[in-house]
Amino acid sequence: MDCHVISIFPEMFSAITEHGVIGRAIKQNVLSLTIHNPRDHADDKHSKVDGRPFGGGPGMVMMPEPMSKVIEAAKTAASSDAKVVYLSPQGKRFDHSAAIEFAKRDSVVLLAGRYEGIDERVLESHVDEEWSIGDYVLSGGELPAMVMIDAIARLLPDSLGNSESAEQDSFVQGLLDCPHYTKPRSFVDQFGDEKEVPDVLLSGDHQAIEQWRQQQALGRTWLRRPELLKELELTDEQHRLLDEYKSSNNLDDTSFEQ
Ligand code: 9D3
Repeated sequence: MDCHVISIFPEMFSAITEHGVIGRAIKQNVLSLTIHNPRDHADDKHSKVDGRPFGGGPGMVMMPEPMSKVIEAAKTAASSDAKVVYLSPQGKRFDHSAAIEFAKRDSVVLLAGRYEGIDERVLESHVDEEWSIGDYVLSGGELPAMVMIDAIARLLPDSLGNSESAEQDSFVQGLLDCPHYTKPRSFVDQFGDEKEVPDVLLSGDHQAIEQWRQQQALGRTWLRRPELLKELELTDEQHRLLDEYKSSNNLDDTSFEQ
């Protein structure tokens, strides 16, 4: 995937290019990431890209000339059919199914705004789609762009050390994840309580382990995110596992009791 990001803070993106999944995807040539800086397209000696809002009010607005120039430069650098995607609080909510759809694209131009936003005329002329990462106020589109790139990169073929991980992920089934445990088998917590790993995980019975994990995923989704379950058509086996979970008193998960 050929990903082009437009941002006046290109240094921020070293946070993702130099570590983990995205760094690996770039090294493996599964992902290419190019940052385009609107300041390089400003026409004054101070590289000014913001102006005071017409009509008054607080804050600044990103100016049309450098923004339209940098968008055209990014589109030329990307393949011609790349969509221009504006990150904004007014956009459609980005979720796992959106990440799957983005991962199928050959190229994309992500437009990260700062200040109060970008002059509306540029958005009307250049932007194909508008996406948000959630209902909270951030100070710019850079973190949302990085969030989206991370979610997309881990779905690209071979970008994971282990290609099975993406398929086993929480949300792939539409469910929350099951609990995980590692050494030691018995762990003394800060209250002096001995906490054991569930017996089934030590049983060596792979079918029983898979069933337990499935049941935990279903039960936790029912307790914590019941609206996700409404989106799913559960199998008879999943119904049985969830009913069994509901009828077994889960005394240590009462904070999520409904
Ligand atoms: C305080 C400014 N707000 C006035 C009501 C408007 C506003 C402008 C710019 C709010 C946020 C931003 C910067 N945010 C983004 O560019 C952004 C974002 C977000 O803030 N939340 C969730 N997803 C996204 S995608 C881009």
